[in-house]
Amino acid sequence: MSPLSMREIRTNAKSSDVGRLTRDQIQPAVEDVLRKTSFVDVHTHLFAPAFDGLGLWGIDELLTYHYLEAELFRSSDITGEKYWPLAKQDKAEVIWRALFVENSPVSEATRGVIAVLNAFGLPTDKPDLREARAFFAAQRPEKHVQRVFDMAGVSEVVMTNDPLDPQEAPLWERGVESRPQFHAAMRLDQIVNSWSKYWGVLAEQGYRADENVSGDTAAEVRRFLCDWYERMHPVEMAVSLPDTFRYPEESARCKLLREAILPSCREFKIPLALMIGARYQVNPTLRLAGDAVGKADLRALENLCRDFPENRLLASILSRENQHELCVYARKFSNLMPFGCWWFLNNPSIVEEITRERIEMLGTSFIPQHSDARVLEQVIYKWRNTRRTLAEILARSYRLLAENGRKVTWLDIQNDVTRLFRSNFERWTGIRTSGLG
Ligand code: RAT
Ligand code: ZN
Repeated sequence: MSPLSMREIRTNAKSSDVGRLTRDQIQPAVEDVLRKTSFVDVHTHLFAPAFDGLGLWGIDELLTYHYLEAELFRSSDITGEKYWPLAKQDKAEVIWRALFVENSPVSEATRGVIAVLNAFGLPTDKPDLREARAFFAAQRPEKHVQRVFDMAGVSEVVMTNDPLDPQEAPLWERGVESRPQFHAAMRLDQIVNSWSKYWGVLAEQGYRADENVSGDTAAEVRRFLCDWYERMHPVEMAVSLPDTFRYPEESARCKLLREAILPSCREFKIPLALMIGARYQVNPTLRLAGDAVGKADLRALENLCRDFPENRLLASILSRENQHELCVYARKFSNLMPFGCWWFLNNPSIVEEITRERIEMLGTSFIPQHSDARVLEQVIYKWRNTRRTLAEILARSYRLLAENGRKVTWLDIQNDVTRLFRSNFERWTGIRTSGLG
């Protein structure tokens, strides 16, 4: 069925019942709204073009995505010792051959590459990558970014910005040009998870920090956060945490959260995003692909929500087993905003299950998805897949609502989709985002 316009829907309706969608009109109306609404991508690893050398794009980056590197070692006999020293283009060719030529690319991550190639009218079944490489080499970054965002239906993205990254930090210090399409997120994994390794780095930079987080340390970490707030103007602070994360406990991590990070978030009126449940480097030979997942004890999140009612928390939990509890906690604590189906959860079958559960338990008071894109063009397939999965789920919810006796209109759907994919984040972070689609 072709997309419905507001006018068509209105003229279809009886005058006593203006705007009511019939059962058959609901799904096309949902698809139409999802297509026309541009989303805010609330967590990515993308960089604005001004971050010279940090932003990844093009076919070789798409193919060497760590999700695909993990799959490579299952479908090829190549060893890590042989693979890792290869040049990027050679790695891409090894992956193309193993996962796309010798096998059908039916996994979520491989299908994604096919969808991107297809979106640009590039061949999806050639044994070599010549045409794709020539196409991407001919693109001018600025224009290409805009085109990709348009194709993906996103108006802006949130980056992941590490103030202790030796490549990234100097760019901020020099004063990188800000872009309204790219929001900063101050990512604090190193400080929070490896304080014993990083307190010395802060000390070298002139902050009076010590290993035990005693004396002036918390105040000095706040000074560090404030200096970086001034440089980045982040929309949030963020940290990923292991499945073993506990709060409260006697640890540098908990002291830093309680005495430095959460107070700074309150001071700057920005949320803290907690991404809980990673098991870091269970197989270090896979490098970036070597992390796994573990079920977390969400009492830590409960305690944070209760002890810090003035802080707004965003939470994405990696284990499928934790998702129902997360919804229950969100019902208990209005300072908690669940977001996204993170990493190993970002597969249609699991996204469907989690999103249905969230709608049933939280209505539209959550943020359904983020892309986690590391390579620019990934937003094309990741957001297409999200729209496809969400269309079914939302349409089903509206059909049930109609059966229960409530009129469903195009405007209701537009309001809900805008809330889910834009204004929940806008309200949480206090940003006024651009171009409501
Ligand atoms: O999904 C990913 O790309 C992971 O490697 C992680 O980066 C994760 O998303 C994170 O932000 O820690
Ligand atoms: Zn991420």
